[in-house]
Amino acid sequence: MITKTYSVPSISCGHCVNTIQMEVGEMEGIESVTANAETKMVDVVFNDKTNETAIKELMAEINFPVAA
Ligand SMILES: [Cu+2]
Repeated sequence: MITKTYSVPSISCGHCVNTIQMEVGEMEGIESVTANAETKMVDVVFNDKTNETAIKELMAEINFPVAA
């Protein structure tokens, strides 16, 4: 398993947190997703059924792009 922490500046409230956790949490290969509205960071734990590129693509699709 791999753990990554991403900076997502567009997180502004609890709804954003819920959206990210729900949408990313539904991806194959995702073990857990924890978003934080105060730090605007997202911790993702995933296995080899997905990868960082796929996770970042989904985040961009749902309007929460990962900061470069
Ligand atoms: Cu929000």
